[in-house]
Amino acid sequence: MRKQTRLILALDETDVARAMAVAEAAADQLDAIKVNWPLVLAGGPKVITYLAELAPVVCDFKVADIPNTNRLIAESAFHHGASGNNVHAITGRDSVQAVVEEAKGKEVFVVTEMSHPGGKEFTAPAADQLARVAVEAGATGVIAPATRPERIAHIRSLIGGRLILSPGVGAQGGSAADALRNGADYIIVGRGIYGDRDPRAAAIRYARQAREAL
Ligand code: NUP
Repeated sequence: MRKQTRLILALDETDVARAMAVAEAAADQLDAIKVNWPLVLAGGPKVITYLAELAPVVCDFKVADIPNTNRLIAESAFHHGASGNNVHAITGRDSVQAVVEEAKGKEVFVVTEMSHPGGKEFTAPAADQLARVAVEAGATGVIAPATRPERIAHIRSLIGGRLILSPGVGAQGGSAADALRNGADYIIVGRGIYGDRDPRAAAIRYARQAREAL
């Protein structure tokens, strides 16, 4: 993944033509594009291949299964052009390890505390353990919540120099500056960009906020 604008687009737009138009318009403002089930179910895995020509693609399928199933999902995502995969660690370190091994040097990010209100219920109490699994399994980094920047700082203290990708900026109420100043390497923005009437202008705005925060 590039480290220039610190901005990752969460492309959950399910109108596939519009999704592609948003990605093309915003691409030069992005360090990566994150895809999730909504777009991949709408457009098929070929959207990964197409988007990978514009920017590195992280598949946010949050795989959470036995090691063999995790490995098969990751293999397919990488085969279609993904440069990274997001995984849950709640299934145990062998499940994360399977994706790290399949990645063969590509990127793997482990979900820690989630950004939505329900993230406090189960993921917050387990966040330290989830972060430790990320480190011990050799993941590239973790996902941590821009909605609770103090938790980003805490998770940073557990994972050393590994990367932190932080969703929750914009529509969920988090601020780009707070996330980055508390230790995030990248902010992830979805509706704040693709939901804007002018997605390119919105991407420029978020990239500027990131630049000014650093
Ligand atoms: O804790 C998380 N919170 C979160 O919002 C982990 C995630 N992977 N995400 C994803 O980030 C979520 O699935 C969506 O794709 C994106 C945030 O989108 P938005 O709230 O900016 O529209």
